Amino acid sequence: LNSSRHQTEEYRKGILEGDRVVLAKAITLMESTLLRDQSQADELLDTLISHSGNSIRIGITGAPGVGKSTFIESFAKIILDSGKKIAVLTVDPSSQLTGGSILGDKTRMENLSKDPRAFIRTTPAGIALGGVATHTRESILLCEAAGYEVIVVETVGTGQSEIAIKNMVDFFLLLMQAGSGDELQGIKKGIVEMADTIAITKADGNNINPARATQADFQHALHLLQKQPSGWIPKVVTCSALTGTGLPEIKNIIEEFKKQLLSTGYFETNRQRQQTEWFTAHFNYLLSINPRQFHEVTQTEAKLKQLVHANNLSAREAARRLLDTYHAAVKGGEKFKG
Ligand SMILES: Nc1nc2c(ncn2[C@@H]2O[C@H](COP(=O)(O)OP(=O)(O)O)[C@@H](O)[C@H]2O)c(=O)[nH]1
Ligand SMILES: [Mg+2]
Repeated sequence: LNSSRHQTEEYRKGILEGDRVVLAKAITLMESTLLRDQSQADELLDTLISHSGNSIRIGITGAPGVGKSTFIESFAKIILDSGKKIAVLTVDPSSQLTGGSILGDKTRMENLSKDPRAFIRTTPAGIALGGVATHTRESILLCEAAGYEVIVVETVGTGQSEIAIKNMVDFFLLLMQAGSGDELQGIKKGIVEMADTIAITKADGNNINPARATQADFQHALHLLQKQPSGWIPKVVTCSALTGTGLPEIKNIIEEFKKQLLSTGYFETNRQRQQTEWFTAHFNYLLSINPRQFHEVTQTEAKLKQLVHANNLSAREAARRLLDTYHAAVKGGEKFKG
């Protein structure tokens, strides 16, 4: 236990010093399925919570191939030029299956990953215990504690992870490209309604006019939608990650968004709501861990059954002992069977 305390303190120190290697290791700790690691993760997060929050959290979604990674790399340059540190967390529901998209992202963000003021992390969603993007919240807090002032969470717009991401960011950006017409390029309609801004990207070369036409379509569509609970009126813009056109405007929109929501108090309210939702979700997750996933529990259960069967132990006492075994397994760090 003492060495684990010591290790937690090392993590804490490294993160607060902005050490990217320690930060990456701490995120790996969060993702560990060992319960021992999970209690250490709990401890670490708890010591860092007071150092988190000083950032703008931006969710970026859009269909595969729409240009999210390219956009983020160009956008990150603007952020870095403005003197801020940026962390990019990619949630990739497909990466475990194909392995290809991680490679693609890495290649495209190669320049960015070399910059010491940037931190890039791809989480294959398949490894998460409690569903897509389970550990993204933890990663956001750790990055904030490490001094990253802009946090970008990239997710593929296939419908699995957007709602989860929307519930952990301040600002939600949807990327689309020209030629969508009425059908939404495989994007669920609800996602359009969640967007704080829609950017029609790849607005360069011959694509400028089609992009503007799509912009007008979306402006019209959004006009028909209800105002957001935040009071913010969603914007529709065009941009190009290749030429950089429109990117400073998007940065301005995000700043304006934050300013407006800070002034109404919605910014804080929203974050508080997200925190309590996380609390409830994690409690439900802990309750959902099947006790029989632990070897120790199933083994003890078999032994206790024999005692009960032979009338050597009361059924009530056996049940209580089995519960104790379960609690000990949770605390002691036994690995799940599965
Ligand atoms: N012309 C043009 N092509 C782009 C732009 N952004 C991305 N692309 C191209 O679109 C393809 C998919 O981009 P990528 O960033 O990997 O998309 P993601 O799957 O959404 O992350 C790549 O071949 C990019 O070079 C842009 O602004 N203009
Ligand atoms: Mg990508």
